[in-house]
Amino acid sequence: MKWFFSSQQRTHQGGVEMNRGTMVPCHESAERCDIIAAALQAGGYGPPTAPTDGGEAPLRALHDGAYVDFLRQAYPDWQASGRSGSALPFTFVGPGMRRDRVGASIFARLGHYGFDVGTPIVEGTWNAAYWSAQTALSAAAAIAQGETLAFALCRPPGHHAGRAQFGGYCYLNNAALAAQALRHAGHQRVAVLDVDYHHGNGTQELFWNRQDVFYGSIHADPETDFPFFSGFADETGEGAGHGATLNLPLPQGTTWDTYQTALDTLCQAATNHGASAVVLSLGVDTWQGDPISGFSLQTSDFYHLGQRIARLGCPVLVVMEGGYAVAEVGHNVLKVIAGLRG
Ligand code: OKP
Ligand code: ZN
Repeated sequence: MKWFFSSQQRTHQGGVEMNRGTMVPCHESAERCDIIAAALQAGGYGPPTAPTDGGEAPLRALHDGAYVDFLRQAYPDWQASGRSGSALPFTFVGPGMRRDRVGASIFARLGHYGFDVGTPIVEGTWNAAYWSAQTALSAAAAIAQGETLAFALCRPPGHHAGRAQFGGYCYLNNAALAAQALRHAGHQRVAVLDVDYHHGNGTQELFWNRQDVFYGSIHADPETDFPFFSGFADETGEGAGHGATLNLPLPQGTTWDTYQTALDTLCQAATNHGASAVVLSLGVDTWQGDPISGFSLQTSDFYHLGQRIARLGCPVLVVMEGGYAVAEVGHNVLKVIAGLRG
């Protein structure tokens, strides 16, 4: 199995985030990818393949161009305004306010493009997010060239990032970029299967009106968990995309018993859609000890998760999303990969 990673992805070092009203150290640390990389090497998967630089064109084909420009310039603009530390939004666009005004002030643009106060932009954020996206795109290219399984060690994650929106530790939508690359490579129908604990609102938004890319997700009920305003079961896509979005929210405390039934439903829907390639948006924050999540999957359950995805019989591109129990993320990811290899 080829796996992709660039040490450039370490340059985002977030500092602090607001979590349920208090400032806490960022859960999304560079240590996460170090531990997964070490586990892969110790597991015999060899050294990573470095992503190639595909430039900004693929990013701008999916994300809003002005948003990409904002991400690249946000930290220099923050510094030019006399600030240091983490750039975070603090004023958002409410109903009746001017959604059409991007704003010239860095504070206005942070509020325009950001949807939470937990996703800091620091000096190395653009560089890390850029290379995280290139990692996903290079892994997609490997699948396009005939690999049946590839692993993109993306970090920062991507599934909360929308066409012109950052949040939930995400800036560029790595999984969506990979799915789009697979479409360009000739796969007529692609399924993004999102098994992160949190709903991937960004991926859902990007494919909401499209029939060619199915988006299906199993996640914590937004009644109790982030992102709170997205991921309800009645969100099924619109227009040509009607029926090509599937949300399977589950309660906190969910164990494998319940989870596997939802996973069957998710996989059956991907088959019904006619997908010839799968992007697995993989979060292992469904593990029972995750510090910010509330499901109760065991390490051994991740093997069965991988096995079920493999039974789809499609090439699978794994794109890393969440998982914050740093000591355990490596083991849990390796179990998924072992299950995928059967
Ligand atoms: C990202 B991924 C903000 C409080 C909410 C956001 C969780 C983002 C999870 N500090 N936390 O889906 O694993
Ligand atoms: Zn998550």
